[in-house]
Amino acid sequence: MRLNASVALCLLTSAANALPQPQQPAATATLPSEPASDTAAASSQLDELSKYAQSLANSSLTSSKRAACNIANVAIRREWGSLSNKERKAYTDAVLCLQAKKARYPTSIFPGVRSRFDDFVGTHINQTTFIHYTGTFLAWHRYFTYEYEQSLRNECGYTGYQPYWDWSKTAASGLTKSPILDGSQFSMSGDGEFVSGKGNVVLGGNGLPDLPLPPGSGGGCVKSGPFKDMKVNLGPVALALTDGTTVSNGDGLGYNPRCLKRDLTDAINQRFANASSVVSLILKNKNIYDFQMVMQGIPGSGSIGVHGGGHYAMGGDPGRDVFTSPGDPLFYLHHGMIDRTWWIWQLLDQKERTGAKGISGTGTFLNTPPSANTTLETPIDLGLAAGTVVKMKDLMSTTAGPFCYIYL
Ligand SMILES: [Cu+2]
Repeated sequence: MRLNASVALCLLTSAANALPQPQQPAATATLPSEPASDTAAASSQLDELSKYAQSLANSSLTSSKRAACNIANVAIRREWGSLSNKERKAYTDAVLCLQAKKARYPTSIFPGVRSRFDDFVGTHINQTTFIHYTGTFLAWHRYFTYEYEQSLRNECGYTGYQPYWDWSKTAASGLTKSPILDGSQFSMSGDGEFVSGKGNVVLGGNGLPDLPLPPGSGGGCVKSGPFKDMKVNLGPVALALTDGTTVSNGDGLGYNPRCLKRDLTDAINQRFANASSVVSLILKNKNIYDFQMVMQGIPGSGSIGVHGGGHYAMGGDPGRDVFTSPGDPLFYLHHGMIDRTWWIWQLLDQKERTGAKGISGTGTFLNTPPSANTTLETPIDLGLAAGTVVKMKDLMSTTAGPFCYIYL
């Protein structure tokens, strides 16, 4: 087949970017306004919302190569299942590389840190109470995930971008039947070894009503796939167990090597992070306060939100420990989807939601103890793990600040 030059160029450009063409403003008219309760219908709504966000992001990007972020250089983050086996393997190889690389943190600061991968885990443990249920939650995790992606690329030769875990897909397929978690060599490893006689995990405490969550289909060490021999070195700090108790190893920064455990729990994925949960989160919450609270689960409401839904659907250790959760490499695919969900929501009202009105909250967990409001000027610091100290305003857009990426 022969192609003329302009067709060939056009094909090349579209293959490189795989971006939908900018749509006319009429696209808004077809956007769903009410979340469908039927998950198949909600799933197509999520597709529509995602395509709309892509078209807006695409039309806001210039084709001028002089702009720092333009159509030609924008990074595209993709869903795990849409990657080829080769791309999946390149990603997990890079994660294994980070786990084999020397830490930047000296053991005088984080005694248990043994690798570059652990630098990120230690940083998250250290800042946990200042980055969840705070004004910085979404932006902090956006930056954290971005810097992790950059480390994979710059320190481990990875040439792709951060993939994400679309929970709505695994809610429909079942976790162990999904390409992310089927335990094959091209997955993020799968379930843990089956442990019998497990009871519920019980969340709540601190005066809140108990929230029992069912155990999953594994519970023991991950037995196959790229991370079957992985060591979790840090934590736990507040690990919820399947006998209703919680266990900790002090501040979690000591050296405590153990296997990676998972307890994949379809019931949690399906209850808190199905397609309807995602679409409803995006469409029903019009301000950032509601959006981020519903996403994390309003304490005492009986919901753990899509954020908790993903974390507790992984289960295991460190999956069920808010502090140490980045110790499971799946964390970054989960937070890729958290970021994608925020990105879609932001693009529905870009001006408002990427500016000062797109921030709500303070610098402490549910403002306890009370602290100053988070603003566009609030600094975000990942310590020695990665990056420079940036401000909230640098993190509000994935294309207008130092970032240059979108989601497909
Ligand atoms: Cu976190």
